[in-house]
Amino acid sequence: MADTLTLFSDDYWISPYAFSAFVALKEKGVPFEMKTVKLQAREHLQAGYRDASITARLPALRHGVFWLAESSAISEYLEEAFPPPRYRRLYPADLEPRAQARMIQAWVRSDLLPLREERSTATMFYERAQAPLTPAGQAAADNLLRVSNLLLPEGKTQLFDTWSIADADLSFMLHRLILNGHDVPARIRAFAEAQWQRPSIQEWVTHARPPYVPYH
Ligand SMILES: N[C@@H](CCC(=O)N[C@@H](CS)C(=O)NCC(=O)O)C(=O)O
Repeated sequence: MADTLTLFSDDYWISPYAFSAFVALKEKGVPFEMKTVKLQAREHLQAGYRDASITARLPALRHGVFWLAESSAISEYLEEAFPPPRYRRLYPADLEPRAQARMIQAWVRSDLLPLREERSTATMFYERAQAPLTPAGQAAADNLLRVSNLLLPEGKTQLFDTWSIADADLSFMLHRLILNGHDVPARIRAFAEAQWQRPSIQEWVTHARPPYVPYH
């Protein structure tokens, strides 16, 4: 079927999950349309999007008549729907690094909550954070750096032999610290900043954004 792809994303372009799905689509090189949904206006809870997306969260991917939410499910789906070698791979080919890439994706989505709150993505793309990290935020930042140090191969700016979507996700998390002026060891900073320059990532980072009105 001539299935078109549509990614439903937040209108401020600050969702780390929409970021990941966007980068995955760009890396696959498949044409897709972006549709933004205003969280602040609770558009995601209106019956049309809510029921089509199933979870009523962002991002969601529409492929033809098929809908899928949850960003890591989206990148895994894209890998299978547009498989390598015809399309660029999003996950390492070998079992163990592929499992670790999935581990990193799950971890950055489920852990580090104080850091995600105190260095929200709005502080990456709009106003920088003003308050210092709380002890809980600092502990999360320390843990992020400890895990990054363990995972990153010496002298490399990539987690595995081939680029993976986990590189983008981990770099995004580290940029909560980097963009807010926190000390990040040179080796880890070099990784995060090299990833940040990737064209698929820069397309997201430099995309036009409307003025930010705080919500939650
Ligand atoms: N685990 C989900 C998280 C998605 C998520 O939390 N999305 C936020 C926007 S960044 C959202 O939809 N918030 C509105 C809500 O939960 O009602 C994923 O990876 O896609």
